[in-house]
Amino acid sequence: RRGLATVARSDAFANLTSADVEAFAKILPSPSQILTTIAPESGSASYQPVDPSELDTFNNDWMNKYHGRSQLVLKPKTTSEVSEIMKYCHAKNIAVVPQGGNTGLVGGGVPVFDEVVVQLGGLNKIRSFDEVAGTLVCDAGCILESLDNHIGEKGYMMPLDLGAKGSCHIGGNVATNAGGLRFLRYGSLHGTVLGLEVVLPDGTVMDTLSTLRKDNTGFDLKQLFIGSEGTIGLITGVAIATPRRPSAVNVAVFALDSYDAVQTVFGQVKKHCGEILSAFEFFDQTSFDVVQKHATAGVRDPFEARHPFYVLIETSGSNKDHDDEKLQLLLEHLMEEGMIQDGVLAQDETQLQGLWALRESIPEAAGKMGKVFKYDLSMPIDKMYALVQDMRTRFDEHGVHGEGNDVGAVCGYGHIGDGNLHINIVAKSYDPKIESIIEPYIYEWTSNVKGSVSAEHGLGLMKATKIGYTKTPESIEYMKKIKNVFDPKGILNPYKYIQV
Ligand code: FAD
Ligand code: 2HG
Ligand code: ZN
Repeated sequence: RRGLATVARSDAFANLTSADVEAFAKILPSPSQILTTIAPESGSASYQPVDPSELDTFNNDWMNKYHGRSQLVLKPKTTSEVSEIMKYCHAKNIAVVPQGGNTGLVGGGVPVFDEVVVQLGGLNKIRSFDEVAGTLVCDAGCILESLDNHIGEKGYMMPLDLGAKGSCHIGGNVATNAGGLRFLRYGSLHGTVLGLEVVLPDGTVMDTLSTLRKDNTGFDLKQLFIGSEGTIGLITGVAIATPRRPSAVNVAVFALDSYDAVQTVFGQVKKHCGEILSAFEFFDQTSFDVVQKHATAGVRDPFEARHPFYVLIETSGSNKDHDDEKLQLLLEHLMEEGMIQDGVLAQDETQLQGLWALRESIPEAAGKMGKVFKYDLSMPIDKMYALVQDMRTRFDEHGVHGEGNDVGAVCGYGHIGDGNLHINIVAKSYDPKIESIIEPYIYEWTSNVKGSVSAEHGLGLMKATKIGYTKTPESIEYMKKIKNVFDPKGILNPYKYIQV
């Protein structure tokens, strides 16, 4: 089992029986809310088992890298159903994995062994939207894109956006403290989330679902759940501040000949367009090539030649003519100064989407090319690309690098404006030998430049034992104490995050 050589199923957790499933069938009114492979006792008619393949989507992650073998998926539709489930699991020592849209990239949302999956997609109602303040209150299982469309009709938008928006849940976003493509402008969910409703491991409902912007009465407990990756509570409701939807959005992609130029252009863009800048992303030629070869049809190369680096700039403002002019002047200035080799500005919505697709399709295209070892790192911007190059050199030295070889591509890209590098190493398989060339080297490298081994995807199963590369022993000790306060039995998302 990947990454789990030293982890065994804990005997502290109960083995599920048909009596447990019978108990859940009393909590959840519809038979469609229970998927189980556990056969009922003969004569019992309260539930029907399903074919094991029906649990596949819940047991396997988006990358098909992490595989659990849960026998039971529960699909509650209300907070009180979640609470009743947890009361029962707590009393019986049943281990539980909260699952949202299952788009997580660190194996946090799938079971490791036979934990019960509590899938929150049935909690999908918008509770309220305040059109003056822009505050949205909704169930945690709402899909991010649906929320964005809903409030878009009222002139607002969600403060976060990611490639997985069509499947991920707002609850999953909060649980992972997802960053994404709008972080540069609208900041972290630690700032935009105003309140949460959370079911604790013993079934207690903790209601901090306030819509107040300012509230300095005591510890801000909701912050503990933002980024807690389902280890101390199941998020059932979210209150979030949403910004006005900008009336003018412009996108440009520039081609550059060096990573130094990427940094220089970032400085120039902030200088000339800082007040309207909403995204500054970069990707290297390898990422670009992978997209051109493997992405779903429709991703077109807008340039005449290939270039070592590309940056995507998005501006969001309220005056199209003003923003158009600014970007055009910026493009001319950068070309004249020789800071960029080429550049395109989107002329309409289709072109805008096409340019974004060059960047957003990288994870999907890499996944089509092969099995992807993903690293999601924070570090000083000037250090970032040296790591990508060092990784390539390492694979070269081991004689495994190059098209058709074990490691077909090493892609460097990311949210450069946030100091967040993504490295996608595309291999033929999730071969432990390849992993041993990457790790712990990549974590040590990151730690040496005082970076973080997870900028935005979280720790999950992949990095449950890697937190020490970024956090001090004292911090880890207090995190474990916090886990113990909420979940002394350790039933919520065991084996992940910080191993207690
Ligand atoms: P899941 O994958 O189901 O779960 C993720 C974790 O949260 C698990 O530990 C799970 O136990 C927990 N969890 C889920 N729901 C709840 C809940 N209601 N209560 C408590 N715990 C819960 N991430 C970024 O930060 N930035 C990006 O730009 C980005 N882009 C992505 C692009 C693609 C194509 C993909 C596949 C993923 C991307 N991600 C990105 C990863 C990101 O973590 C997820 O997409 C998203 O935030 C997870 O939401 P989810 O509902 O799918 O959660
Ligand atoms: C992105 O920025 C996501 O596209 C996914 O965070 C990154 O797949 C990855 O490694
Ligand atoms: Zn990202």
